[in-house]
Amino acid sequence: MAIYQKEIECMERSELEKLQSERLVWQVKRMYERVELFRKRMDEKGLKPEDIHGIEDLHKLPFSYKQDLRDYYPYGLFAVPMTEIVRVHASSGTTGKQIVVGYTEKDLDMWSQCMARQLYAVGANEDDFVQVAYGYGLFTGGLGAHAGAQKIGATVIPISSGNTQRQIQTMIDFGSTILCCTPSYAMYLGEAIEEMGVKDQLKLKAGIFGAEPWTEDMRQVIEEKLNIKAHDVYGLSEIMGPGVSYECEEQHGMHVCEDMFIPEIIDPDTGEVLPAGASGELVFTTITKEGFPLIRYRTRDICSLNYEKCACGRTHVRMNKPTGRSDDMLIIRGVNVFPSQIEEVLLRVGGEITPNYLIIVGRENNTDTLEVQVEMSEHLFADDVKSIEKIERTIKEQLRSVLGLGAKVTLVNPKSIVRSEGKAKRVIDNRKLV
Ligand code: DLL
Repeated sequence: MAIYQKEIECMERSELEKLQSERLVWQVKRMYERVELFRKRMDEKGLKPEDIHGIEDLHKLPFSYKQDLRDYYPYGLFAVPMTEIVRVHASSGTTGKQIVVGYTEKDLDMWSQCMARQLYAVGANEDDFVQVAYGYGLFTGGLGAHAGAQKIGATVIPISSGNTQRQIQTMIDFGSTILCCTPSYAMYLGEAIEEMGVKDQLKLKAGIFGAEPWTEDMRQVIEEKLNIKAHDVYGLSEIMGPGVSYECEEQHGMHVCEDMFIPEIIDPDTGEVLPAGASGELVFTTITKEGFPLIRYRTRDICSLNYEKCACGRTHVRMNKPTGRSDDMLIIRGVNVFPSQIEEVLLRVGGEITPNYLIIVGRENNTDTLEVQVEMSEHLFADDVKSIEKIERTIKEQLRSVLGLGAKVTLVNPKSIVRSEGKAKRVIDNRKLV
C-alpha cells in the first residue's frame, strides 16, 4: 500500500461513503460470527448482519462502552485468535483495573498509516528527525508516533517522556525537527528552553501534540516559545491510539481517518444521532480493524464534526477540539484518571480516614497539579502529626502506584469538607481548559 495516501484523504465524499459501507458490512458480519457480546446485543435488537446494507443503517447497530472492556477483560472482545495478536496496549479503566486492546500485524500497519498521514500533513518527510517524547509502553503515544515516523522514512529519536534537560540537549545535538509529546509537556519544555537561553539552537519546525485537551491560547504560547507550528492530534486506545484524527496545515479541526473509523455525534443522554455540526458525544465504528474492532463505541468525548470542505483539499471530516467529557474522567499530566480509582485507594487505606474526600486539580507553572483532601476520623487527634504524616504518605504511595501520578495528599479535620445536599461534588477542576 502506498505510504502517501492523499488520494484516500481527498476522495469524493460519495466514493468514501461507498468504501465505508462495504467495510462496515464486512465488519458487522465478521464480528457477529466472532464476538459473543456483539452477537448478543444484535440478537437483543432482533438484528442480523444481513440487515446492515451500508452506512445508512449504522444508527441501527448497538452501542459499545468502556465497561464492556472491563467485563470482558482481558481478551474477551478480540475478534481473532491470540496467535494473530502481535501487540497489546492498555489504558485506565473506570476503576483500578486497566483495559486492554490488541492489534494484528495489519492493524499496526493501518495505525502507522494514520500517524504517517499526520506527519505528512505537518510537512514532515524522510529528511526529518522526529523526537518522540510521548511515553513508550502500554500507553499508545510513544509507539504510535514512533511507527508513523518510521513509516515515512524519517529518523526517529525514541527518547520517551521526562528528563527535560536531556530532552533539550538531545533536541539540539541531534537536530530534531518534529516534536511529539503532550501539549502540557511542550509548554514545560518551552519554558525550560527559555530559561536555558537555547531557543536559537533549535531546528524544530513543527510539533504534534495530543492525548489531553488544550486551548488555542496554549497553542500560541507553545508556537512562540518553541518557534514552531503546533498541531493537535487525537486518539484513544480503544479505537487505535494517536492518529484517529489529526490537524493539517490549516490547523482548523482534526481530519478523522474516515476510511478506517466512522464518527457519529450523539446525544449522550438519549443516544440519538445529532445533525451535522451539533455538539454531542463522539462515537466511533472501526471498519478495518481486525484484532479488536468496535461498533459504535461511546468515547465520552464531547465535540462536533465539521463537514465543510477544508482548504487543504482533504475531504475527511474534521472534528473540533473536544470540549469536555460526558463521564467523570480527568486527564492530568496526560494520564487518564477516574475519581473512582482514587476512591478505591482511600477505601483500601481505610482506618483513620473517612470516605469524605475532595479532588482538586489545578495548574501551576503550566503543569497540572493534583491534590486529594481526605477527612480524618474523629478518633485521630489533629495534633498527632506523626500518625497524620504516615497516613498521608501511605495514600500518596498508593495513588502513585495505581495512577502513576504524584499527588499532594492532605488530611483535613472531620466534617470540614462541605457536604452536598444532592450528588456529592468530589472534584474541583480549576484548570479552565475550554
Ligand atoms: O491519549 C492516545 C493519544 C496518544 C492521543 C498521543 C494523542 C496523542 P488514551 O490514553 O486511551 O489514548 O486516552 C484517550 O484522551 O478519549 C480523550 O478524552 C483524550 N484525548 C486524546 N487526544 C486528545 C486531544 C490517548 N487531542 C482520551 N484533545 C480520549 C483532547 C484528547 N483530548
